[in-house]
Amino acid sequence: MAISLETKKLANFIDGKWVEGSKATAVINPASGEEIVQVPLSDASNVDDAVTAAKRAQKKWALVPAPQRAELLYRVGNLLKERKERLSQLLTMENGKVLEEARGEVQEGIDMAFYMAGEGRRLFGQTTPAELKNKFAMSQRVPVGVVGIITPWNFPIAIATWKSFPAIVAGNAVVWKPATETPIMAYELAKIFEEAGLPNGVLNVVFGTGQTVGNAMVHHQDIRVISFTGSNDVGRNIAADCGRQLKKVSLEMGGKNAVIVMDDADLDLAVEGILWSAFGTSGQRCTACSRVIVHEAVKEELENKLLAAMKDLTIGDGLDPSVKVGPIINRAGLEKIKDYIGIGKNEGAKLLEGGYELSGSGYRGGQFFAPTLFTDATADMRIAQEEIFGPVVSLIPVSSLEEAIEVNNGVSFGLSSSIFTQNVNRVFQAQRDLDTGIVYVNAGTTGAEIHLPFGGTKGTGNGHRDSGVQALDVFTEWKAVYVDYSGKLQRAQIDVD
Ligand code: UN1
Repeated sequence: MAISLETKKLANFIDGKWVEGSKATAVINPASGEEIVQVPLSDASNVDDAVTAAKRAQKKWALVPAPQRAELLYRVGNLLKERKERLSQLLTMENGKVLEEARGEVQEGIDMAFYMAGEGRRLFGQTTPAELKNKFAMSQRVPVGVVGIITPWNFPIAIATWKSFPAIVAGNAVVWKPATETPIMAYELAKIFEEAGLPNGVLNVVFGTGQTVGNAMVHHQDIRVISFTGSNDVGRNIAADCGRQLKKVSLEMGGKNAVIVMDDADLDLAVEGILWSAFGTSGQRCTACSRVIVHEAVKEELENKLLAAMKDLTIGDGLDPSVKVGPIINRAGLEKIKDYIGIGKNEGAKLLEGGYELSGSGYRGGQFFAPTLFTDATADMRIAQEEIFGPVVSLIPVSSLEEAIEVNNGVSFGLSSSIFTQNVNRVFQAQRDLDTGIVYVNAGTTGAEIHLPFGGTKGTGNGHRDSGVQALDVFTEWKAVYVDYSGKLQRAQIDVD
């Protein structure tokens, strides 16, 4: 029996109050085409209200000792744990990912809560010797102030926790714009914060479009950091706008991730890794595998094994436990995938399996796309260079590890990569030379754990990381403090004797 929401219309959460927007739009279940709830389409004045509340709340919140701020995150973690099943079902309804994956995503949020709560007792700075006698020197992390977070629909709760939890434990206040496709996780998380006793204004949720709400956040002078996960085009514009305002910005903008399969690989394991990372979440992960760089000696065998395994992929509503691949988020996403099938064929890649939309009685009003396998792709083809964000994977044959690494690195993104090999020398060479932020050995390209840094090189981002202790660098400033207890003026670099 599916879970239902107690409201037909979500509201913004501003200064601890639930505030309706003047306009609203429907949130559609991508597996059925049915409306689940209405979400507000807010405007710049809602953003301004949220920032005003956040600014006021942050001053007090920063003075709460960090271990106490952390206790609140423990409570949030416990509530997430209690509601894991409810949240997972709602997540499948709004995003489409299969229930098992939804549970995994909610678990990422739970893990992040307990991990970042632990940081409340660390938030380490450094004490260091000073150059001069009777002088003390240290550095410490301090909150930035009001931070803006903009999160995508593909991981509506996990990514939100990667950003909001470190921001809050570090003493900031947050203004959050979730994706309009998946606002239910934001609504539920805000309710959990409210119940956990977060002071009014420390977390504010403003629903709406990027053009209106996102833009107002990026240009608001009292928001000092923007942390964004989403498309490359939008991210570049945000970075340019923030650059002009000298606003700190952290970006995560996707990948063109590859699995390398060497001639000594355990091919059955490689097939499992490829299937899970290429077709899980219908390929709609930043970390999804969309290229398989295969040694020519095992190419045919791998193709055959992949084709056989793909036959078992049941496609449909993620709430059905027999389904392995859920729907595509919306019509625009599906049309983009279809375009890339045409592009791949025109470029001369060979379509081995899939390549079409699934419709008909079993699929109700949802958008579904058949898991797709191209082979004989070359590294420079558009299907091997551009992010498709769907269940489409292209095999690229190579003849050596060096060539595999060159192909892996020859794209404008650098999020995740993987190698299947039994040879320890190749393992170490690959982990050194693959120029991605995440490298897997004998596993697919997905499945990052929250206590490690998440992000990538080149077009994937701008040098910052989500999650891990590194996320604190986005949401804190470093302050260097010198205490001179000599009782006289000591000039640095001069009075050294
Ligand atoms: C994303 O696709 O943006 O590593 C996040 C993974 C997940 C997170 C993916 N833990 O695949």
